[in-house]
Amino acid sequence: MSKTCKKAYITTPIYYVNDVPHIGHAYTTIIADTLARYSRLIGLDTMFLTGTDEHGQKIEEAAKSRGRSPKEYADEISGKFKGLWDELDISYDKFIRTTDQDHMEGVQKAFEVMYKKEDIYKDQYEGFYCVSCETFFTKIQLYDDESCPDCGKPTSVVKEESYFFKLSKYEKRLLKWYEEDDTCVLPKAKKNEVINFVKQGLHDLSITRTSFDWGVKLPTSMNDPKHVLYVWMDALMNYITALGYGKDEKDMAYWSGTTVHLVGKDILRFHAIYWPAFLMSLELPLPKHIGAHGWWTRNGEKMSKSKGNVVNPKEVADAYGVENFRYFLLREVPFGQDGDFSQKALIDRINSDLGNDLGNLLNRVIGMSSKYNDFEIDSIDVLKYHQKEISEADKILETLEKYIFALQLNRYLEELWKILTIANQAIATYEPWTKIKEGKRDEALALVALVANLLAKVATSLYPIMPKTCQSISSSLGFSIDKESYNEIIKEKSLLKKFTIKKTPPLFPRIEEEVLETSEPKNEDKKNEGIITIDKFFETKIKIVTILEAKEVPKSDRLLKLKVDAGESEPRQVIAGIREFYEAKDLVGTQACLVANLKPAKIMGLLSQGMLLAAKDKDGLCLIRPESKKSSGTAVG
Ligand code: ME8
Repeated sequence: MSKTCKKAYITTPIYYVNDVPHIGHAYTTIIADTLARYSRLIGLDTMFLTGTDEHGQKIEEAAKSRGRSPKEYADEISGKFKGLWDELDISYDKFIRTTDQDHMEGVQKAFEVMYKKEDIYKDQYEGFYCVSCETFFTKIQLYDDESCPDCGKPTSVVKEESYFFKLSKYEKRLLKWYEEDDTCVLPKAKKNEVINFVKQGLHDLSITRTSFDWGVKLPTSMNDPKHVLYVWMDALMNYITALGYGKDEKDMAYWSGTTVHLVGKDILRFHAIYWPAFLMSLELPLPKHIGAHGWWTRNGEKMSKSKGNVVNPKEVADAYGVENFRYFLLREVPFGQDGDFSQKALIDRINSDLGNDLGNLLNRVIGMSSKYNDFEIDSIDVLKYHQKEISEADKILETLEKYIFALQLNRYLEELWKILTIANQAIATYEPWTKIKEGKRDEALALVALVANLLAKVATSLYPIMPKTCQSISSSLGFSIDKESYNEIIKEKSLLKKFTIKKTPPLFPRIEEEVLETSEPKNEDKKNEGIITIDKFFETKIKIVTILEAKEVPKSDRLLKLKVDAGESEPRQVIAGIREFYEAKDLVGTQACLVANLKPAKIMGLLSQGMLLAAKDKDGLCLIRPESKKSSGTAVG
């Protein structure tokens, strides 16, 4: 997000109303809330959107199984999402529901624009559909028993008339976008997965269904009433219909600002491929960042209703405190990686980071200021005695914005905590109590003022993550956190002149034991055991390589030292245990498959930069090779 941008538009996915909210929903929404609060704090005109995705076969079936109408059911669950966001102090500006009349009209308008542009045509769809993922698949994408490669549930055969969007037409433009805009998809590893997917070739996308009813109808101008729009087309359009697309477009100005879509990694493909292609067709600007976060597990296990181990965010927030929970979620895992929720990890963070590091420091400022100067602190001598500490802290603060906008919130917090370390170390080094005894009162007071100033800077920067806690800290120090104070003490690096300290009860009382009852895993879902998602598979990068050189490794009967061309700037060295099965000279010029993102290892003192894929049975071993020659470096997958 560039600093010069006046407007920021932050979005969460709109959540399906087939079930109540869980920790995954809370996680995305808390990240988005942090970004929105930060954007407001630094003075951007910010619009923060969330909402619910209420159409489609999945919702229709969920409502039916409960004997309710889809709308009635959607009303109830949508209300639960709103309720949770209130509990978690989510500062959204707009809550969109795909059953809103304005949204539906906006989607129809978009369909018309794309149709007039001849980006939509009518044909016959034949393939498979997973209702749970609301995704189309071809047979080769499915497991042998025709279950869904993403969730493992059964798919159904779909054979119906359908309108198609010419996704293939946008393949090149998408690749160009990924190439030219370095941070359009974050983190980089996820972006590479998207690129690899697109490079395999895009098929046109079926965007209407005729076998059920619960969706947005085609515009009346199409005169084709049996079709409803594919739920993902309907849902993705929410990002512009919420700004009035096709109706009152004054809020569309946010779309031309800095748009950040936050999503889970499982729905990145829809956001980073389909959505920008739709936007290209609509001739609208593309989002600035699409950030894909990882998945939460519980005590190392995938969460599922059948296991009874789904983390209920409201329960956790009630038991441990909303803002402690917010802090934990953002601090615990690097953005993009999977994270594990356990009460132990949460308690450790609360007691250690929040209690020992942050809360204690405030208590010390309160204690020292009361003892030495009747709760009054003046910054007059801070720079005289503590220029070094102030400069170090300001240097850290300068780097913070970069982490927020790269969505590296855990790094942001890590850096911020270094300022707390500077403050704690300063107390240990300068021992204000000794200075008082030695009659150096001005030095002792300068130290207290240093710590109060550092704490003020930390509280202001931590505000987007823990707003109420930081307001408590700031009111105890005698200042308030807002755009102006952010500008003064963070941007302009000023010190607060005076503080009048107020006593405040401990912010993070120590937690001694787990508060929530843990539900033991029930009913293991045997079918999904050992099953991985496509994203998991793509974490392994396999490439076609050409063997340039092969030599025996001295003193080894097993190993060959290979030099392989993996399509990179330099060849790689690979140590392979295949000597019993291959003559070195026969390998030169042949091709094989290399696991290219394995951590390099030393084998008999020799560096091995990857592993060749091979299969071994009682008759021996063979390398896995492409059927016909492929360029070195070609991705396998
Ligand atoms: O996908 N950990 O909605 P949704 C982290 N309606 N995130 C998780 C998670 C977990 N264990 N489980 C789910 C949809 N999520 C669509 C979006 S947007 C135009 C339409 C995340 O309710 C998941 O990654 O199924 C996704 O980002 C979000 O929850 C919403 O999922």
